[in-house]
Amino acid sequence: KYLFIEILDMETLDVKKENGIGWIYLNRPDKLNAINLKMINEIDSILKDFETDNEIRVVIFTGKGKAFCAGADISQFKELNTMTAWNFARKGRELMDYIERFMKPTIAMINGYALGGGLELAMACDFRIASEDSMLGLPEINLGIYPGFGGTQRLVRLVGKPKAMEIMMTGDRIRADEGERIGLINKVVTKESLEEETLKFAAKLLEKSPLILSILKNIILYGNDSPIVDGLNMESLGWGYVFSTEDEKEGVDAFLNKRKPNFKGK
Ligand code: DAK
Repeated sequence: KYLFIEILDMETLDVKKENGIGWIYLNRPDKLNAINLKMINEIDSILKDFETDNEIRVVIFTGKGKAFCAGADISQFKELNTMTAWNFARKGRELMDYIERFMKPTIAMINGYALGGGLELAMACDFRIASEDSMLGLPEINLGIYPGFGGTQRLVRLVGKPKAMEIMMTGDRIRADEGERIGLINKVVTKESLEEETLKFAAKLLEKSPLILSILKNIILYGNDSPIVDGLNMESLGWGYVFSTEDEKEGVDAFLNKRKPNFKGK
């Protein structure tokens, strides 16, 4: 069904479109894929491409080499002044918000260290699948700063205040299995099976209606940030809207006729 492969080269990323999946490989392996402004801009531009490319149904972020991402590029901090620091902070934050609100499902395939801004990037994704040797943390406090790509807010929502405060205020790293235990990681797998398991997970999303997945994601995210009465209202309004789509008719008809649905995203 999805058969094209396209590889796009960028300075800080490798990008592949294959079988309905848009792959974003953070590609500064000698710097453990540390995030600089160029990387922020390149991720932003490739996501804009993925967003309008109907062949892309799921986006996967991962890292080249032994790390997912060791955080923001500390070496560039020395050169920042008020204006450039502000720009970096603004662009980084806008990118994480864009990833979180992205119309299509996003997965962080964590293949090693996910620290600082790297963990914040993973937290902006919908799902996190990690190899068992991965180490996670928000060590910014050790540099005399604190997380600035949404970590102070997203980690609390993911794991609750006590654990989030411990992770951010001690700067301690945790192992992937501990991350799974506290709800930060969806699934821990062996290093060898990381890609296979991530693809298995992505395959479940690829079977669904992309349109209904987008609506559902939107309601979960915006509802989570609103008083429950508003979230519940969005849910029922959206539920009504779904009945004007072809995919709803296809899904119900397929069930009643004991066949597999063929969703078109309409
Ligand atoms: N930035 C720049 N370079 C890094 C880096 C980083 N975050 N992490 C590693 N590298 C570089 C190392 O300097 C080294 O470079 P060379 O010396 O070879 O040139 C190379 O990557 C390999 O690293 P190591 O030699 O250190 O490798 P090890 O296996 O020995 O150690 C490690 C791996 C992950 C334990 C270690 O590299 C490490 O502790 N890295 C730093 C981790 C960290 O502190 N991360 C948090 C960064 S601060 C903001 C928004 C967001 C942020 C801040 C502000 N605003 C909105 C304002 C986020 C901040 C952060 O993420």
